Amino acid sequence: MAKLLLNTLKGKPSDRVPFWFMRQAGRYLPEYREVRATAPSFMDFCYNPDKATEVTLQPIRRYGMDGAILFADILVVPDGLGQKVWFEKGFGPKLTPVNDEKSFSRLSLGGFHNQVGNVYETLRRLKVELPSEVTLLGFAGAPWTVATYMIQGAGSKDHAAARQMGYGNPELFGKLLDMLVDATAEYLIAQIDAGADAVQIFDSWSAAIPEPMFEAWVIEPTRAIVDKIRAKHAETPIIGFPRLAGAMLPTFVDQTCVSAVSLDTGVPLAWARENVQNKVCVQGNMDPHLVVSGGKAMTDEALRILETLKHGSHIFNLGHGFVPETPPEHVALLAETIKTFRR
Ligand code: 1CP
Repeated sequence: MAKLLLNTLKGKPSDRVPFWFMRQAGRYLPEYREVRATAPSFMDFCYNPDKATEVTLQPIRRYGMDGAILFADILVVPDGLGQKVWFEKGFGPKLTPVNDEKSFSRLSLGGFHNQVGNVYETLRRLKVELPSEVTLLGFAGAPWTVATYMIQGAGSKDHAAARQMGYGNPELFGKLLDMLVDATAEYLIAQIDAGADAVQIFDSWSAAIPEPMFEAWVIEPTRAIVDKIRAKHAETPIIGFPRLAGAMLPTFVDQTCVSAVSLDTGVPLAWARENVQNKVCVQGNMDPHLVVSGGKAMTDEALRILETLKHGSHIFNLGHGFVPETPPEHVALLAETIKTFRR
């Protein structure tokens, strides 16, 4: 059977709008929590092909999304480069910070594929196990977003450590971004070799960056990754997600040459239609918190999004990932609403 999501990414029109949801595998699903409880740590979970394959398939079985996103995390890349990464319960990710020449010199691409190889194995299994009409999505974090964790040594609100290194030590910061470009491109190419039909690059923290830095820290590294992927896999669609990039979105699309762009919840849709969807396929952009409350407010909003974007290329998604308190039955109603809509 034809893959509706992949066809949409390649520009083919359709009556039904394909959909998937960011964080569709996750703590809101009881069957996910069950598997999660059997893994000794979150990183072990990401590197366990049995468990990662299972939780990738869980939401597809329940809701029949058109896309399945590989279960892993953006912090697999620093781990593959030799940085220590772990998740603390109730806190989130922790890393030994890379904040000077000495800590940077410990990173290397040498052992990368060996360290992250089980992720490719997960994709090979998914390729076999997924229904043929479901598009398999690989992903990675964008260099800027991954660097915010690597430099800070944790998640952070304003990404102070990364910004301050970018301004104060541009040489070291540039070397780190260059290494992330190389690692991320190799990682995504290997994901495509292993069976990913398309890939998404998450730049979750690309908000409120001054224009020249947005070009240097967000656009240029993403463009370099796109070029490297296209040199090997010219036909594989690449979805960009410069979250909260606001008025920089059209520039991002023009200069990175991504095949599609994911819109965060705050992007006005009439503006997106005129300035972004006229260039590429758009994905988005329902508020994940509206799926927590559910009901008619949720289905009305889904229909508004579908109606507003129906004359161009659109993949229904959230503006950011599901939150753990999302009731699974609200997701079922949302999926039904999208599946029964016709342009
Ligand atoms: O308790 C748990 O099970 C951990 C929660 C969790 C999950 C389900 C984390 C920790 N990562 C993931 C999986 C994950 N992460 C996926 C695959 C599943 C899917 O989408 O269905 C993907 C694509 C990601 C990507 C990811 N990880 C991003 C980019 C997307 C986004 O949400 O903006 C980011 C920023 C991360 C870092 C991360 N991983 C986990 C946490 C708690 C965090 C965020 C920490 C912070 O707020 O800074």
